[in-house]
Amino acid sequence: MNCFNEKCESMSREEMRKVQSERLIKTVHRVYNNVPFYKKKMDELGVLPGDIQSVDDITKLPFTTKQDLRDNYPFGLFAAPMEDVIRIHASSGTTGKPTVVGYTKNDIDCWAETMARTFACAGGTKNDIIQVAYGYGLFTGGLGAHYGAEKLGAAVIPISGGNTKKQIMLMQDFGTTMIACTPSYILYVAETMEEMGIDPKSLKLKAGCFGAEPWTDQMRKDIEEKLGILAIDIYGLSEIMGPGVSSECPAKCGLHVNEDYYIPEVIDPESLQPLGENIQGELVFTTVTKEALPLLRYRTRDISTLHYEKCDCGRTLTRMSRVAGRSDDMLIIRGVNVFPSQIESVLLEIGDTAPHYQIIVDRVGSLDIMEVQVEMTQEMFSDQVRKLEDVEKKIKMNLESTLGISSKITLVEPKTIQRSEGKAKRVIDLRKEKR
Ligand code: DLL
Repeated sequence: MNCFNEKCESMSREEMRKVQSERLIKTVHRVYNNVPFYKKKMDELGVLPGDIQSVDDITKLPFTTKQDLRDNYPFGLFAAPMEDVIRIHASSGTTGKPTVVGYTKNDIDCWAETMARTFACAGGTKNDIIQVAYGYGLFTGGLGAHYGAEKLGAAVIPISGGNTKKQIMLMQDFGTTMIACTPSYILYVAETMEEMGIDPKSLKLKAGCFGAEPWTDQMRKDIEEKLGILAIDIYGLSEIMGPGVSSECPAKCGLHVNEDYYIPEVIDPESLQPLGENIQGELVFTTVTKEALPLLRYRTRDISTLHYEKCDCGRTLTRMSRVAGRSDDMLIIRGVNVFPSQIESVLLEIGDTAPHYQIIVDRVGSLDIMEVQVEMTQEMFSDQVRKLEDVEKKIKMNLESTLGISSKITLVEPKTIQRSEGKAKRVIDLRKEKR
C-alpha cells in the first residue's frame, strides 16, 4: 500500500472513533463559543457542548447549508480572529455573491496532509513530477493540489488550467508523471495531443487525479485507454476544505474519506434522518480540525453511499461511492428524475460517439422535452447516413430504457461542443428562463 500516513489511514474503527470523538468535542466547543450562528442554532435545539460526548452524538447537532454561508457573507461563520486567518478562497456562485471560506496556518497544514494522502492514493511519491492543471485562484483546486503535492515531496508544476498546447509541451519536456485536473479537461488534453500527432503513450504520464465535477466509470475507462494511465477519482468541496476530502485508491471501489478530518454521514434529504451503510442519500460532513471555518453537518447536496469495511488496499478509512450527481443537478423531466451521469453512462457504454455531449431541456406548451447532443467521432462523420441513423436510434433506445422517458438525439459534428478547461457545463435548462 502506497500511503502518505499509513498509521492514520489504517487505524482500527475503535481508534478512529476515539480520534473523531476527541476532535468533534473540541470543534463543538469552538463553534459554540466563537460563532453566534451556531450558539443560536444549538440553543434552539436545546443542545449544549457538554451533550456531545462522542461521535455517536453527532446527530444531535444542527445542520449547516450553503444558504447559511450566504446569509453570513463574507466572514460571519469564521471561528478564528482575522489575524489568524492566512488564506481566503471562494466558490463562484452562479448567481449573486460567492461562498467564502477561510483558513488558518494549521488549516492549510491539514489540507496539505489530506491532499498528500490523495496523491499517494494514486501511487504518488516524492519521485513524481506532478502537473497541477486545476485552476489557481479563488477556486480551491489549484492551490489545494499544489500544497499537497509539495507536502508529498514531489516536484510541482503549477501551470493552472488552460494553455493546452503548453501543458502538453511541459509534459513532454519535464517528464510529468502525474496530472491533476478535471476529467473533462484531460479529455480535451488527449484530443489536442491527437491533433498534434503526439502519442500519449510516449509520455511518462502514469496517473491522474481527476475530480471537481461528476464523471462516470465509463468516462474513466475512456481516459485510461486514451492516455494509458491510471485515472483516480478525487472529491472535495470548498466549504469543507477543497480537494482532499476523499480519494480512490487503485482498487477503485469507492473514495476513502479522510475521516479523521471530515466525518461523513449520509442522510435522507427529505426526513433528514441518517441512513445506514450502502443506502444512497445526501452526503453530510462535519469538519473536526478546522479552525477558521469549522462546519457542523454541512449538507453537500451530493448523492452517494458509505461503506465501512476494510478496503483491499489495506486502508480502513470509510469509503464513499462515486458521486452520482448533485440533488440540485437532478433534472425532473415529465415527472421523472434524471441525472446527467446516467446519460453519460449510456453514451459511453454504446461507445460509438466521442465522449462530448450536452443536454438541453426545454418546455413546449406544458411538455418537457430533452435533447441530447452527442458529438460524432471523425470516423463516424465520414460514414454513410444509414450508419449514423443506426447509432442515433441505438442511443435513443438505450436512453429510453435506462431513464424511462424518450428524448431527442442529435449527432453533431466533431469538435462543436464547447470544451472546458475547468468544470464542464453539461446541462442547458431553458425552462429556467421561462419561469
Ligand atoms: O470542486 C474542490 C475540488 C477541486 C475537488 C479539485 C476535487 C478536485 P467546489 O468548487 O466547491 O470544490 O465544488 C464542490 O463539486 O459538492 C461536488 O458537487 C462536485 N465535485 C467535486 N469533486 C467531485 C467528484 C471543488 N470527484 C462540488 N465527483 C461538490 C463528482 C464532484 N462531483
